[in-house]
Formats: sequence, structure tokens, C-alpha cells
Amino acid sequence: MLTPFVTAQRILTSFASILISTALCTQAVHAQDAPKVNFAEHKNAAALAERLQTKEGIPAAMTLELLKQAELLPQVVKAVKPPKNKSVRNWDTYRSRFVEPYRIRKGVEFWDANLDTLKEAEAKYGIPQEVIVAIIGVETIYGQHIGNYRVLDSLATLAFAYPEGQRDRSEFFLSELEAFIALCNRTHLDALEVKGSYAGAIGLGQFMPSSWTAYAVDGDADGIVDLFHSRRDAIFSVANFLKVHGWETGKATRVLVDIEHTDNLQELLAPDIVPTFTPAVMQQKGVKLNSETLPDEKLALIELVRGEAEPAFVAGGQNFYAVTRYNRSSFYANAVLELSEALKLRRDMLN
Ligand SMILES: [Ca+2]
Repeated sequence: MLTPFVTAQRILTSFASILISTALCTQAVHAQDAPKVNFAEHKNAAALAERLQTKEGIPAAMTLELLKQAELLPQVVKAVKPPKNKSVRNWDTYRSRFVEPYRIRKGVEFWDANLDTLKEAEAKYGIPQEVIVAIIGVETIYGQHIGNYRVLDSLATLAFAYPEGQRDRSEFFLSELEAFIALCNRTHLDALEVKGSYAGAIGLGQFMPSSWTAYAVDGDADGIVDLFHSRRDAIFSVANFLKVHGWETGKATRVLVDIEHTDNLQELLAPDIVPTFTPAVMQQKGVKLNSETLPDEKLALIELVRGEAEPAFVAGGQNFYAVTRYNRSSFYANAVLELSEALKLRRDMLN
């Protein structure tokens, strides 16, 4: 996951920047040409160090020393700035990055290579195997791109130097920085070495540090939760996250729709991603559900903006909503679910 509350728009630009950064260099992202700052001197640094001392028993001097070594990353500041061109939001562009032949092929390979683990995770948590595979596929191409930013730098940058001129999310990142330092202190992770996304998401499933703390599980029971090297830990942790966040086994993910008339469109779109309308009500209001068997549950009408073109629509059920808990974007959830469907289709064809 990148972060909760990240808009689809920002996801678009952030994924673009991640893809560009991973394509252009395999080395860590460094603070080239960055102004030298000492984050230990920031007005919120001492309170952070005190909290970690009280709650985690980490000497305040140790936290301040870490913050002193953290670097301001201009690329990270740039990544969280809203795009200049608002019309850039385009589902087709977003989709083409994630629901594409390479990610489908590699996904089937990942699925086959981890079949027993995925079966066990499905049996334990009730999450379909293809959905777990698709999340890891969208997040990191099955572990290929886990991020080149030093997490200490990216989280310190966003906690202490969040760019102005937009909603200030520095408090969220400050709490993630706190969770990260605590996590490193409790585990084998070296706070000066751990790499992740520009927003501080880490491991195969790109968990934020607070999510690692709350939802990661030791799938291989070796006594260590390792979301970098243990596929079993990563797979079980993704499944556990979705289960805790309301995935209901057997409920609908998404249903393809046609809009027959737009008279009630605004009313149908008002609840956003929250499942609100029964299939019958949705059909009465002009939405044709393209499914042989209609789900016996409430649905949300999801609008997928396509730049200047006409938007696309899909109906999302409880489990579409559950995927948005991983990343609060309907683009994200629809990409994960469409990829999961493509993976299942492809694997069924091959077997
Ligand atoms: Ca483990």
C-alpha cells in the first residue's frame, strides 16, 4: 500500500515516479543537490524522541541521532505535490500500467511458485488466491520493485518538510516515522538501511510501518515477521490485512455495468465507494448490471474518470470496498480486481 488517503490522482503521479525511478537507476535514491538539513533540530523532533523513549524504551538521544542522519529528499517532496494538469487522471492510463501482459505472466508464475502458501492463506483468511497475488503484483510486481528510497529519509522528509499549498499530511507521516523507528527497534530491520517507496511503504506488499505493526503476521512461523524476504509472511500478511478490513468470503468484488440513462447518476455516485444500493434499486435507476447472477448485497456505483473522454463505470460490492482499505483509491481497487480476474483466467487456461 502506498498510504491511506492518497487520491487516485496522486497514485497516478506517484506510481509514474516510482516506475521512472526504478527504470532509470537500480541504486538507492540519494539526496542529490538537497539542502543540508538536520531533522533532529526540527521543532517536532524532541517530542517524537520523548514519545519513543516513553512508549518503546528507545533512548531519546538514539532517535535524535537517527534524525540527524536522515536526509531531505527533494524527489519525495515532488512526488506528493498534486499534478499541475488536473485532467491527467485517466483510468485507461492507470489500467495499462497494471493490467498488462507482463504483470499477468509474472503473476501466474508467482501463483504457481507459491501455490501451497496461497491455498493455505485462502483457507485461513478467506481471501481468494488471485486477489492476494494481484495486490502483490500491483504493489511491487511480485517483489521486483520494492522501492529505492531509504525509508528513514522519505518519512522524515514528509514528516518535517511536507510541501505547502495542499492539505498538510505531515502529522500522518510523523506517526509513520514513529512507527518505523519503533518497528526497527523491535525487529531485525536497520533503520539506516531499509528501503521502500517514496511514501515509506515497505516489503512485498508495501505496508506502511503502522500497518506492518498492526497487521503483518509470521506466516512461516520462524519467529520473525519479514515482509521483504519471506513470501509466506508477505502473503499471509496481505490476506490478514484484507480480512481485518472487512473482506467477506463469497461476497461480490465488482460487476461490470452499462449506464442506460443518466437521470439518477449524481444520486448513485453520491455515496462514492460505500456499497449503498441493492442491485434491484440500481437497475431501477438506470444501471444495467452485466452479471448472470446478481449479487445478494448492496453495491456502489464507481466512476472511473478517463481524462477528457467519457468515464467508465463499474459496480463495487463489499469486497471492492475492502480493497480500498489497502489503498483508498477506486482506480487502485479496480486495477487489483481486474488483474486478479485476468490472472485467474490465464491460469485456468494454462492448467
Ligand atoms: Ca516469518
